[in-house]
Amino acid sequence: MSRTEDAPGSSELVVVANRLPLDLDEEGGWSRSPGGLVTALEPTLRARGGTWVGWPGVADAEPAPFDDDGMGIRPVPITADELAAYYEGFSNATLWPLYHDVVATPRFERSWWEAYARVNERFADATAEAAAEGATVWVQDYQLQLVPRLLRDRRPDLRIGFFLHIPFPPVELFAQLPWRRTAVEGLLGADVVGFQTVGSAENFRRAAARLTEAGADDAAITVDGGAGHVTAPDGRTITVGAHPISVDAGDLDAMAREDATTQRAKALRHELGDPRTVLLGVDRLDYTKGIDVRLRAFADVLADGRLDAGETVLIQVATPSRERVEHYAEMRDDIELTVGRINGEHASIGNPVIHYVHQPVPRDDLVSFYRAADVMLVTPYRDGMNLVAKEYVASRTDGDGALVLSEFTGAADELAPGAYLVNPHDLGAVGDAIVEAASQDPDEARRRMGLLREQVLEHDVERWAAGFLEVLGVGD
Ligand code: ADQ
Repeated sequence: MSRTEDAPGSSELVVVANRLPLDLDEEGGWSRSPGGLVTALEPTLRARGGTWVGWPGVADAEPAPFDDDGMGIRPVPITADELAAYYEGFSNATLWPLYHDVVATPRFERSWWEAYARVNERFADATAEAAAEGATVWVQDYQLQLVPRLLRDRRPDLRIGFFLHIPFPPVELFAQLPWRRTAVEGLLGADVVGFQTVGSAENFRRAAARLTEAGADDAAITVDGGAGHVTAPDGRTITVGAHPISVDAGDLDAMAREDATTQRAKALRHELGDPRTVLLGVDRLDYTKGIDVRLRAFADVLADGRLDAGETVLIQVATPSRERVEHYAEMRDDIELTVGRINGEHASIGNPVIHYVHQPVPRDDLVSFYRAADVMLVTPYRDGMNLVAKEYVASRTDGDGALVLSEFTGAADELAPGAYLVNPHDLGAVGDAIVEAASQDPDEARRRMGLLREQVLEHDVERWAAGFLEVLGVGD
């Protein structure tokens, strides 16, 4: 495409993500899908007359672009076949397990890769049309890893950033990917590539030096601005940094303080039979989240009498997720079997020890759950960040509660001082941490939660977005 034939679009700032911040329904109406990313980016986009490029959430739909209160919405259509190959296939059955330390075996299918490349081209085309001359573009996540390169080919005038929400694995694992070189070169099309942790950023810098013609420095990468640099064969310098994402901490704190939330939290504990200890897990139902680990560790401490089944209740909320991907259906069966077995062994009639909810929960209810829980269990085998850990902390307005946190989450890098850190592969250690957290004395609870809240309330999602955009050259 030549710049003289095609006039550039009008947006100075473009966010590109697999999903739009609005969901199309089957009748053609739109509803909001408010995640942390949307909350953090919408105000900035509106202030700059920016555009969001993404899939509207319904296969084969081709809605026209429109203006949503000062923010451009530019839908990218995806067919049902492409969704199966690009999204369920390459994104979620190849990259997702590969990037999460191969906790499930990734599948490598050429046809999925081809669909992934084709859909990435379509996102790059839509973005190239939306962006004004010299505009800034921020591409999100593993579904769109080729977009930075494809976009630079179309629009060398743009400033391009990319943020990976999931881990970037060690090159020894990443190298399994048959299309590894193109995948890394895709990201090297950006000016700034951001990761959740220092470890992921370092892994990427090494992969770039090892698998492509690029050169890499050995500057210290830090969460407070220390960046690494990769020099592409075309001479451009790519900044590689760690930008841990966070939650809308102030909003959660305010919601947690509302009377209605306090009342709901009390009512919930009452409905559970006013147990001494309420434990909570909240996850997308995903094999990386270690739901099985915490269930088994919980069963062990009930079995050996360290926690009393008559006084302890575990609520596990698991949002249905990616149900058409093979590993997910199997895992759901396993987890539901385990819940049934533990209740069969330890519950009495009318008093389950585990309450299992396989549904999305409205946000205000979720905050009441966080307020009601004495101990939050976050035990992934591997997780880019884990927002649930931070949401729990932001909701603990009483200043107590306890967080059992896997050391393999990005969140552990920031929350280690106040959390009960565990290795999720060490079932005994997870059991010990659950018992310790459930029986901590009030002073220790306050000390630890104080440290956690200081970190999370200060480092919220707005600060994350502003920090990344600043490196990209977008000031306030
Ligand atoms: P996810 O893997 O989806 O995100 P996470 O960070 O925990 O994981 O975010 C899940 C979100 O869904 C949270 O906001 C949580 O409140 C919400 N949620 C979970 N279960 C729910 C339920 N039953 N009902 C309603 N809401 C529910 C990916 C990466 C993470 C990274 C984020 C953001 O895998 O590591 O933290 O992106 O970058």
